[in-house]
Amino acid sequence: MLYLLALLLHRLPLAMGQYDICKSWVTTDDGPSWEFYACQPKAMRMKDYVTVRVDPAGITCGDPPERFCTHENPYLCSDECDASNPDLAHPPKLMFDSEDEGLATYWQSVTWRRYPEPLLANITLSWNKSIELTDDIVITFEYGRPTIMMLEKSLDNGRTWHPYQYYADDCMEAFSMPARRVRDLSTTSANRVLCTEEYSRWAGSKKEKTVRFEVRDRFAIFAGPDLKNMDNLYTRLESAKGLKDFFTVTDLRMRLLRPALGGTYVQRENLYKYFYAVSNIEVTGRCKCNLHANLCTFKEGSLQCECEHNTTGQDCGKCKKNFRSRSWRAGSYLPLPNGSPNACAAAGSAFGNCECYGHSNRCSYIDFLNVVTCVSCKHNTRGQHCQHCRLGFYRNSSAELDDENVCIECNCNQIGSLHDRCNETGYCECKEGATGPKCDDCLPNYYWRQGCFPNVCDDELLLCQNGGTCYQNQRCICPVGFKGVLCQQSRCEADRKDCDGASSTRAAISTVLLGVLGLQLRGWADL
Ligand SMILES: *[C@@H]1O[C@H](CO)[C@@H](O)[C@H](O)[C@H]1NC(C)=O
Ligand SMILES: *[C@@H]1O[C@H](CO)[C@@H](O)[C@H](O)[C@H]1NC(C)=O
Ligand SMILES: *[C@@H]1O[C@H](CO)[C@@H](O)[C@H](O)[C@H]1NC(C)=O
Ligand SMILES: *[C@@H]1O[C@H](CO)[C@@H](O)[C@H](O)[C@H]1NC(C)=O
Ligand SMILES: *[C@@H]1O[C@H](CO)[C@@H](O)[C@H](O)[C@H]1NC(C)=O
Ligand SMILES: [Ca+2]
Repeated sequence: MLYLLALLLHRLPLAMGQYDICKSWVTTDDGPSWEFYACQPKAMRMKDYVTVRVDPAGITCGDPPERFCTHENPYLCSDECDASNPDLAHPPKLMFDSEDEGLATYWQSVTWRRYPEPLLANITLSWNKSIELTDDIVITFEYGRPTIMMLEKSLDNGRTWHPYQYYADDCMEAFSMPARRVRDLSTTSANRVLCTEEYSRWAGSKKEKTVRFEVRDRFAIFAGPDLKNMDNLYTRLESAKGLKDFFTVTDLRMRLLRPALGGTYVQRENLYKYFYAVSNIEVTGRCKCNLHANLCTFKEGSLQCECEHNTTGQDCGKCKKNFRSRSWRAGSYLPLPNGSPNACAAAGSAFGNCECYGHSNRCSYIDFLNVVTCVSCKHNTRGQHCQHCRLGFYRNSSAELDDENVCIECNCNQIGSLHDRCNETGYCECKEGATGPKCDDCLPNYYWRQGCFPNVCDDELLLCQNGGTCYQNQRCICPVGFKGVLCQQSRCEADRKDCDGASSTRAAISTVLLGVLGLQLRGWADL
């Protein structure tokens, strides 16, 4: 029994012990009161709470029914996949059922009948909740592991994706990356994304079935081979930039890029033995609750932290209403062993009566004014209680005073406005000719060119004359022979020396001149 417990403890290193209570009722010299600690939920089998999506459509086998073979015995092709028959179907949910009954159940793709077109499949797991991984991700492949695959993760519910690990039997060929092993990483490279060849080589389909994302090996870089020195890991998680986030995900995606080939080249005459089959995806982790909760429950289809320390939100990521006298902070693993709760404080409780609406952590007493005032107001606020917006910002009327979004930048157009301040509804003060809330438009009869200028010409009052055309309200493009702002002036009028009378006379003269010249040229040629 003890041995079993020890085994359990060994298997789920971060599951028990430290940081498992958020508060306790203690008696001190001043009488009994609550004491608060940093706390986090237990690690769980995350596959029980996941939603899965397999792409592209039609990649799951069985519609229409399909025959497949195995690498071990490629000519015994009796197995059949049939989506309409529960006994022969291989839907995605079979990657997440429990495998207790002995016989593996698995999702299976269509076979590589379209070779040489690549056989690609994406398996996307979504939790709609940030999860901190506490143990290896283990993907079990029946009938052989892919020769090329990739693991991606998202931290924002699938809006953006990042590579997590590359897998190939030849990393250089597949991804132009050198092959590396997690075991060889150091304290400074523990969150490096690498390509590994450990899980992609052919070793017989029954022997080596699993592909791992090694969380434990990365933890071991700090906590030692048996994860005995967890304190060191917690200290590192708290201090090393990006390390905590590296182990945090909201979604995972397996991009299957080339199936198992049985240790040889693709045999085109038997494409029925190439496909993907995944029997299990094990993801062990805990809800990320920012060290403000020790319980995480499945409610209305999603995991949610049961927030303590007067915090709220899916990840306990903000202070509860009326508990925003200082800005929200995540709890901390430090100092060891109980950490800091960094609890949210009721308005007015922390610093006498100096309310800062959660925009400042500090108050200071100004002697000669005899007032207590908030120091270094954040979120673009200012004032004794951080109750005003900084110059260049205006109050968001739909936000409470203690909201981080309470001040909105005026964003006045630098050229069109007189200065960068605006009124309570966000309107800037415009220079002559400019208009619009941000002064980035022009009034009628003005055009924009590094500011608003009065129109030179238009289609109504300031018409270009004598067949001139108005170019972007900025100038008239005049026909030959005319000039002036509106082409109102004939060049002849302007310069009488060059022309005497009508242009028709001038044309006649030039024709005669050309004729004379022509005769002259011919004369030279004859000589
Ligand atoms: C798999 O997902 C990636 C993005 O992560 C996308 O570019 C690719 O087209 C997807 N492949 C399939 C087969 O849906
Ligand atoms: C995701 O979780 C949030 C918060 O619990 C919930 O409001 C939302 O409906 C969930 N979205 C989906 C798609 O389940
Ligand atoms: C949270 O607020 C309640 C009052 O509603 C108070 O009793 C409790 O001590 C507060 N918890 C923390 C951690 O500050
Ligand atoms: C105003 O505040 C609300 C509530 O916090 C927020 O949803 C909205 O984005 C804010 N508006 C702007 C323009 O920041
Ligand atoms: C802000 O300025 C705009 C434009 O001048 C005006 O319509 C609006 O009423 C002003 N708002 C306030 C609160 O003064
Ligand atoms: Ca299964």
